[in-house]
Amino acid sequence: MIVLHHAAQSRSFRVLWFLHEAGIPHRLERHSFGGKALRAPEFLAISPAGRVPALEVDGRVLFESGAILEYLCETRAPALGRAPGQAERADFLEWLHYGETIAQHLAQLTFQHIVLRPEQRSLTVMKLETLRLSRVLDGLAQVMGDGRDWLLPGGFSAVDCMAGGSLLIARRFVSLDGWPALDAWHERLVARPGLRAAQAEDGPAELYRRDFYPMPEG
Ligand SMILES: N[C@@H](CCC(=O)N[C@@H](CS)C(=O)NCC(=O)O)C(=O)O
Repeated sequence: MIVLHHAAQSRSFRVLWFLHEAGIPHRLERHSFGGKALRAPEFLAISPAGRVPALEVDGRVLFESGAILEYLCETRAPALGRAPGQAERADFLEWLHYGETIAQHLAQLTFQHIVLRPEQRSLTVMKLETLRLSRVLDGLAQVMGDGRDWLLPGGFSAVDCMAGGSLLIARRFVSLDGWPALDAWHERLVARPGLRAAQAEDGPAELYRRDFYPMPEG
Protein backbone atom coordinates (compact mmCIF):
# COMPACT_ATOMS: atom_id res chain seq x y z
CA MET A 1 0.00 0.00 0.00
CA ILE A 2 1.28 3.45 -0.94
CA VAL A 3 1.91 5.64 2.12
CA LEU A 4 1.75 9.42 1.80
CA HIS A 5 3.49 11.47 4.47
CA HIS A 6 1.14 14.37 4.71
CA ALA A 7 0.46 17.57 6.61
CA ALA A 8 -2.88 19.31 6.22
CA GLN A 9 -2.96 22.33 3.84
CA SER A 10 0.60 21.73 2.69
CA ARG A 11 2.21 20.82 -0.63
CA SER A 12 1.42 17.18 0.13
CA PHE A 13 -2.18 18.09 -0.67
CA ARG A 14 -1.18 18.07 -4.36
CA VAL A 15 -0.26 14.40 -4.07
CA LEU A 16 -3.31 13.54 -1.99
CA TRP A 17 -5.51 15.17 -4.62
CA PHE A 18 -3.72 13.32 -7.43
CA LEU A 19 -4.13 9.98 -5.63
CA HIS A 20 -7.88 10.59 -5.53
CA GLU A 21 -8.03 11.72 -9.17
CA ALA A 22 -6.16 8.59 -10.23
CA GLY A 23 -8.11 6.30 -7.89
CA ILE A 24 -4.89 4.99 -6.30
CA PRO A 25 -5.38 3.27 -2.91
CA HIS A 26 -3.21 4.85 -0.23
CA ARG A 27 -2.74 5.36 3.46
CA LEU A 28 -1.85 8.68 5.10
CA GLU A 29 0.87 9.12 7.68
CA ARG A 30 -0.13 12.42 9.18
CA HIS A 31 2.42 14.99 10.35
CA SER A 32 2.15 18.34 12.03
CA PHE A 33 4.23 21.49 11.63
CA GLY A 34 3.98 22.05 15.38
CA GLY A 35 6.73 20.51 17.49
CA LYS A 36 9.86 18.89 16.16
CA ALA A 37 8.50 15.70 14.61
CA LEU A 38 9.56 16.69 11.09
CA ARG A 39 13.13 17.11 12.40
CA ALA A 40 13.23 13.71 14.12
CA PRO A 41 15.91 11.32 12.76
CA GLU A 42 13.22 8.78 11.79
CA PHE A 43 11.49 11.32 9.56
CA LEU A 44 14.76 12.74 8.17
CA ALA A 45 15.59 9.20 7.07
CA ILE A 46 12.43 9.38 4.93
CA SER A 47 12.66 12.99 3.78
CA PRO A 48 16.18 14.46 4.10
CA ALA A 49 15.03 18.08 4.41
CA GLY A 50 12.27 17.15 6.83
CA ARG A 51 9.56 18.16 4.37
CA VAL A 52 6.24 16.82 3.18
CA PRO A 53 5.19 15.28 0.90
CA ALA A 54 7.15 12.04 0.92
CA LEU A 55 5.72 8.92 -0.61
CA GLU A 56 6.51 5.31 0.25
CA VAL A 57 6.01 3.50 -3.04
CA ASP A 58 7.47 0.50 -4.86
CA GLY A 59 9.90 -0.31 -2.05
CA ARG A 60 11.44 3.15 -1.75
CA VAL A 61 10.65 6.67 -0.63
CA LEU A 62 10.17 9.56 -3.03
CA PHE A 63 10.13 13.20 -1.98
CA GLU A 64 9.44 16.40 -4.00
CA SER A 65 5.81 16.75 -5.02
CA GLY A 66 6.59 17.28 -8.72
CA ALA A 67 8.76 14.17 -8.90
CA ILE A 68 6.11 12.17 -7.06
CA LEU A 69 3.38 13.21 -9.50
CA GLU A 70 5.55 12.49 -12.51
CA TYR A 71 6.48 9.06 -11.13
CA LEU A 72 2.86 8.18 -10.36
CA CYS A 73 1.81 9.24 -13.88
CA GLU A 74 4.51 7.06 -15.39
CA THR A 75 3.84 4.02 -13.25
CA ARG A 76 0.09 4.17 -12.53
CA ALA A 77 -1.83 6.94 -14.25
CA PRO A 78 -0.56 7.65 -17.78
CA ALA A 79 -3.74 9.52 -18.71
CA LEU A 80 -2.89 12.17 -16.08
CA GLY A 81 0.64 12.67 -17.45
CA ARG A 82 2.22 13.42 -20.78
CA ALA A 83 4.94 10.92 -21.64
CA PRO A 84 8.12 11.73 -23.61
CA GLY A 85 7.18 11.99 -27.25
CA GLN A 86 3.63 13.16 -26.60
CA ALA A 87 2.70 16.55 -28.03
CA GLU A 88 2.09 18.22 -24.65
CA ARG A 89 5.19 16.81 -22.94
CA ALA A 90 7.15 20.09 -22.80
CA ASP A 91 4.13 22.06 -21.55
CA PHE A 92 3.50 19.33 -18.97
CA LEU A 93 7.02 19.71 -17.56
CA GLU A 94 6.82 23.51 -17.53
CA TRP A 95 3.55 23.71 -15.63
CA LEU A 96 4.51 20.89 -13.29
CA HIS A 97 7.47 22.96 -12.12
CA TYR A 98 5.56 26.25 -12.23
CA GLY A 99 3.60 24.98 -9.24
CA GLU A 100 6.75 25.53 -7.19
CA THR A 101 7.32 28.98 -8.69
CA ILE A 102 3.93 29.93 -7.26
CA ALA A 103 4.60 28.11 -3.99
CA GLN A 104 7.80 30.01 -3.18
CA HIS A 105 5.75 33.21 -2.83
CA LEU A 106 3.03 31.39 -0.88
CA ALA A 107 5.68 30.19 1.58
CA GLN A 108 6.92 33.75 2.12
CA LEU A 109 3.40 35.09 2.57
CA THR A 110 2.49 32.25 4.92
CA PHE A 111 5.49 33.10 7.09
CA GLN A 112 4.73 36.79 7.08
CA HIS A 113 0.97 36.59 7.67
CA ILE A 114 0.72 33.51 9.86
CA VAL A 115 3.97 32.17 11.32
CA LEU A 116 5.68 35.39 12.42
CA ARG A 117 4.40 37.55 15.26
CA PRO A 118 3.07 40.96 14.09
CA GLU A 119 6.18 42.80 15.32
CA GLN A 120 8.43 40.43 13.34
CA ARG A 121 6.67 41.00 10.02
CA SER A 122 8.03 43.15 7.21
CA LEU A 123 5.40 45.14 5.36
CA THR A 124 7.91 45.58 2.52
CA VAL A 125 8.34 41.82 2.13
CA MET A 126 4.58 41.29 2.34
CA LYS A 127 3.90 43.86 -0.38
CA LEU A 128 6.73 42.62 -2.58
CA GLU A 129 5.74 38.96 -2.27
CA THR A 130 2.08 39.80 -2.96
CA LEU A 131 3.18 41.62 -6.10
CA ARG A 132 5.45 38.74 -7.13
CA LEU A 133 2.63 36.27 -6.53
CA SER A 134 0.39 38.40 -8.75
CA ARG A 135 3.02 38.29 -11.50
CA VAL A 136 3.17 34.49 -11.51
CA LEU A 137 -0.63 34.34 -11.50
CA ASP A 138 -0.55 36.64 -14.56
CA GLY A 139 1.50 33.91 -16.25
CA LEU A 140 -1.14 31.31 -15.46
CA ALA A 141 -3.96 33.63 -16.51
CA GLN A 142 -2.34 34.14 -19.91
CA VAL A 143 -2.67 30.46 -20.79
CA MET A 144 -6.02 29.88 -19.10
CA GLY A 145 -7.36 32.99 -20.87
CA ASP A 146 -7.34 31.32 -24.26
CA GLY A 147 -10.57 29.48 -23.48
CA ARG A 148 -9.19 26.17 -22.28
CA ASP A 149 -10.74 24.24 -19.38
CA TRP A 150 -7.50 22.85 -17.91
CA LEU A 151 -3.86 23.87 -18.00
CA LEU A 152 -3.14 21.49 -20.87
CA PRO A 153 -5.59 21.61 -23.81
CA GLY A 154 -5.56 17.80 -23.95
CA GLY A 155 -7.45 17.56 -20.68
CA PHE A 156 -7.12 17.50 -16.90
CA SER A 157 -3.70 16.30 -15.78
CA ALA A 158 -1.23 16.21 -12.91
CA VAL A 159 -0.25 19.81 -13.64
CA ASP A 160 -3.73 20.94 -12.62
CA CYS A 161 -3.10 19.29 -9.24
CA MET A 162 0.36 20.84 -9.00
CA ALA A 163 -0.35 24.42 -10.08
CA GLY A 164 -4.01 24.22 -9.05
CA GLY A 165 -2.98 23.13 -5.56
CA SER A 166 -0.95 26.34 -5.35
CA LEU A 167 -3.87 28.38 -6.70
CA LEU A 168 -6.08 27.11 -3.87
CA ILE A 169 -3.64 28.66 -1.36
CA ALA A 170 -2.92 31.77 -3.45
CA ARG A 171 -6.59 32.77 -3.09
CA ARG A 172 -5.97 33.28 0.62
CA PHE A 173 -3.56 36.14 -0.18
CA VAL A 174 -4.87 37.67 -3.41
CA SER A 175 -8.41 37.91 -4.76
CA LEU A 176 -8.95 36.23 -8.11
CA ASP A 177 -11.42 38.98 -9.10
CA GLY A 178 -8.85 40.50 -11.43
CA TRP A 179 -8.27 37.19 -13.22
CA PRO A 180 -11.63 35.85 -14.48
CA ALA A 181 -9.93 32.98 -16.33
CA LEU A 182 -8.24 31.83 -13.10
CA ASP A 183 -11.45 32.25 -11.16
CA ALA A 184 -13.28 30.05 -13.70
CA TRP A 185 -10.47 27.45 -13.58
CA HIS A 186 -10.71 27.48 -9.77
CA GLU A 187 -14.48 26.87 -10.01
CA ARG A 188 -13.86 23.90 -12.30
CA LEU A 189 -11.18 22.51 -9.96
CA VAL A 190 -13.33 22.70 -6.83
CA ALA A 191 -16.21 20.98 -8.64
CA ARG A 192 -14.07 17.88 -9.21
CA PRO A 193 -15.00 14.87 -7.04
CA GLY A 194 -11.27 14.08 -6.73
CA LEU A 195 -10.55 17.45 -5.15
CA ARG A 196 -13.53 17.17 -2.81
CA ALA A 197 -12.45 13.70 -1.68
CA ALA A 198 -8.93 14.99 -1.03
CA GLN A 199 -10.28 17.96 0.95
CA ALA A 200 -12.35 15.57 3.07
CA GLU A 201 -9.22 13.54 3.85
CA ASP A 202 -6.85 16.51 4.26
CA GLY A 203 -7.35 16.92 8.01
CA PRO A 204 -8.13 19.82 10.32
CA ALA A 205 -6.70 23.23 9.35
CA GLU A 206 -3.36 23.87 11.00
CA LEU A 207 -1.93 26.70 8.94
CA TYR A 208 -4.72 28.65 7.26
CA ARG A 209 -7.59 29.29 9.61
CA ARG A 210 -8.96 32.22 7.58
CA ASP A 211 -10.21 32.29 4.02
CA PHE A 212 -8.36 35.52 3.28
CA TYR A 213 -5.36 37.30 4.79
CA PRO A 214 -5.50 41.02 3.89
CA MET A 215 -2.39 43.19 3.85
CA PRO A 216 -1.99 44.87 7.25
CA GLU A 217 -2.46 48.63 7.41
CA GLY A 218 0.61 50.76 7.00
N1 LIG B 1 9.77 21.39 -3.29
C1 LIG B 1 9.19 20.58 -2.24
C2 LIG B 1 8.85 21.49 -1.07
C3 LIG B 1 8.33 20.71 0.12
C4 LIG B 1 8.06 21.66 1.28
O1 LIG B 1 8.72 22.69 1.48
N2 LIG B 1 7.04 21.31 2.09
C5 LIG B 1 6.69 22.11 3.24
C6 LIG B 1 5.18 22.10 3.45
S1 LIG B 1 4.32 22.97 2.18
C7 LIG B 1 7.29 21.52 4.49
O2 LIG B 1 7.30 20.33 4.66
N3 LIG B 1 7.79 22.37 5.40
C8 LIG B 1 8.29 21.93 6.64
C9 LIG B 1 9.40 22.79 7.12
O3 LIG B 1 9.81 23.71 6.38
O4 LIG B 1 9.87 22.54 8.21
C10 LIG B 1 7.96 19.85 -2.78
O5 LIG B 1 7.34 20.39 -3.71
O6 LIG B 1 7.65 18.76 -2.32
